[in-house]
Amino acid sequence: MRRALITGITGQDGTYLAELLLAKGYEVFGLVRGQNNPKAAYLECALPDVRVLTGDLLDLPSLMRSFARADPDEVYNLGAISFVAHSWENARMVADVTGGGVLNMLEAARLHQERSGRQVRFYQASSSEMFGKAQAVPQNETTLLWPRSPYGVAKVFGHHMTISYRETYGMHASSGILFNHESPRRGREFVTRKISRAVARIALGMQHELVLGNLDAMRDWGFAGDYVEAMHLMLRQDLPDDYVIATGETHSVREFLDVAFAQIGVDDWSGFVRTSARFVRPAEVDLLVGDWSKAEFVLGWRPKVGFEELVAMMVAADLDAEARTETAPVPAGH
Ligand code: NDP
Ligand code: GDR
Repeated sequence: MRRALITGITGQDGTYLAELLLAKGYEVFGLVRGQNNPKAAYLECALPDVRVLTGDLLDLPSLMRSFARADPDEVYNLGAISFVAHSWENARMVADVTGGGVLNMLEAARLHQERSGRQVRFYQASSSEMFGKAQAVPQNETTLLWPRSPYGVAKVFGHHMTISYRETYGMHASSGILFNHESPRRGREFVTRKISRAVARIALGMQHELVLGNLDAMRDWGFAGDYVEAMHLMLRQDLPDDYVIATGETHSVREFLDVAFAQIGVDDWSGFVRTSARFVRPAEVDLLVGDWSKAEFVLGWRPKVGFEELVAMMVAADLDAEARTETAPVPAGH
């Protein structure tokens, strides 16, 4: 039985990946941080077969202990402070966790390999945010990295550190350069979920207004369930490498609003949506669209869920969830 260790298991991707690996017969260990982390209880209910380990990406001894306990064949480093907008106000913390945490994980993996004499295959959750002020359209594995946020800079550090450990120590370390991927499990602070939840609440009369930032930003949005399959495929290759994972289609926030409001029969959403400088970023990433041809050629991976299906899935899930919650007004912008 193969063993996998996942950091960030309480996040969107962590739960989908754990489900995938459990279904494939893996023994799955998940790193959960903090005393009394409320998400640990949720994890125990949702994924009772996951073996929970406590630790923090900032705490190398806790990571080394986790490697000793799990003795993993495969490690998926999904843990990060992942909300880009938050990263300007918390740049030091984001640099330490999202960037420095990768180094801690790589070092813990290397030391564990040395001690156990067994190979550890390592996956790093790199991001399209690294392309930032994109120097080519579409972006592929060789496009120049030009990050625009402290989060993007931290991800570039983690990305290059992963390549460095691969080249220096011969580690089986791969980076997935994943473009935005969403699902009903997406955090409420991200624009897709903020919209799908607001649309559901507007349909149910629980909310009357949605306040957003830049509606012209263009993103390549895919489905998280498809993307975790690519992570696993990368670690099943004989050789480690870096892969762009995307759909190859790009849409604006405005188009996301069109499709989301259409789910509740609203063609003109202008009366429900207003913009505020509060949600506009100090530096924006204007256009992301990924070229995933290498992943298709080498991994045999392709995205299954398209844009409209993804938006419809998210709105339907929020309609269902909100209908079951108590009616409570939310402040504009949330
Ligand atoms: P989430 O924000 O949903 O999850 C982040 C996870 O990291 C949570 O489990 C969180 O734990 C954990 N974490 C945060 N800080 C620490 C820490 N100090 N030590 C240990 N764990 C920590 O992210 P996603 O699931 O969406 O993304 C997974 C990874 O992929 C992230 O690294 C993200 O940056 C990257 N990525 C995501 C993309 C996307 O579109 N979703 C695209 C490209 C890359 P807790 O629950 O306790 O806060
Ligand atoms: P992103 O996702 O920054 O691409 O990072 P997010 O959904 O936060 O923003 C996407 C785009 O929407 C614009 N936008 C808003 N965004 C938010 N959150 N809230 C708003 O009100 C709003 N209005 C407009 C943003 O300006 C932006 O252009 C995600 C994260 O998952 C990262 O961890 C990951 O690395 C990248 O995707 C790829």
